[in-house]
Amino acid sequence: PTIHLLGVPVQDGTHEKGCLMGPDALRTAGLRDTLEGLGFDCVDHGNLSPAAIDPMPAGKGNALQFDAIASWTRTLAPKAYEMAKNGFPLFMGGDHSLSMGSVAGMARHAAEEGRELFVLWLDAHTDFNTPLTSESGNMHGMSVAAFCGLPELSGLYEAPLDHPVNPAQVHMMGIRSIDQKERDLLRRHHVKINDMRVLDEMGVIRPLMELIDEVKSRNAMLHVSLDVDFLDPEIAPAVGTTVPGGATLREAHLIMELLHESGYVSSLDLVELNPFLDHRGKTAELLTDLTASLFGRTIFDRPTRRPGPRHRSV
Ligand code: DIR
Ligand code: MN
Ligand code: MN
Ligand code: MN
Repeated sequence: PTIHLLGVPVQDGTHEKGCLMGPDALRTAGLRDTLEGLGFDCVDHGNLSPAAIDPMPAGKGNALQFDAIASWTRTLAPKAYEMAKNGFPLFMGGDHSLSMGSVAGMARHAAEEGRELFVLWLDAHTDFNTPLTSESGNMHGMSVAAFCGLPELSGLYEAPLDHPVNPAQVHMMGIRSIDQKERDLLRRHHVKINDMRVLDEMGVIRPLMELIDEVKSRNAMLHVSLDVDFLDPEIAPAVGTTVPGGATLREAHLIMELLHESGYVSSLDLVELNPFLDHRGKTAELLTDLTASLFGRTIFDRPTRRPGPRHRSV
């Protein structure tokens, strides 16, 4: 398919300034050339700018910059939906509030195709706060709650979501930081959480294949949302909210390669890159390399695969 790159330089969802440079850092790191080198047609749609909204939504609780994030979300969701009709949307962030729009747009697209949308959330954080539970007020910590249709965040969207994502179909990996009240919400909504302990004990393959098998058996689509802080800060320092003990370089590549082999990934967010905090572009380059793995780059030939038990639909 054609890959549609879209810059979404939102940074109002976080306290640390600099995410607005994320899309250009990814361009500078050669994301487009890399994908073209793998044989894909690419279109760069440039950077989105948010439309003003009127009237402003009510019920913001302690959320910071609610109106600004509503403007971004209401502009991005329809754009994501349109891009998905013509190929593979790749959203270059911008902070993680971007996913409120990208995932909502993808969910609408999937529903129109008669398919469900699953989400793989690669992050140190679960981003399942609402304006009532958030300790920081930062909206990048509320994205999943928003696209899952929690009513406290419905004002972000033009109209109530016709196709909220089922929280049980959001699979998270790399988790190592959850707020107190957020924890209860996650339990109540049955979000599928693989915390770092799960990865320590069984590695990435088993939890990931569980997700891929489920996606295949339901012929669903899979949106991947990659927050830079999923990765260990040693290899990916360019993010405002580093948490020690993240995924390694090889774990991250293995995830991307397995996702490629699944053939079910429909769309990708690359978010929270803050080039102001980077060391000579190393995080932007790492994200580019991981994206290359997602689109089929391998170190050497892979043996021809036969559907084994792990790949069979249940
Ligand atoms: C925290 C941090 N849970 C919050 N979230 C972050 O502010 O809601 N997400 N940093 O990426
Ligand atoms: Mn996040
Ligand atoms: Mn995070
Ligand atoms: Mn974040």
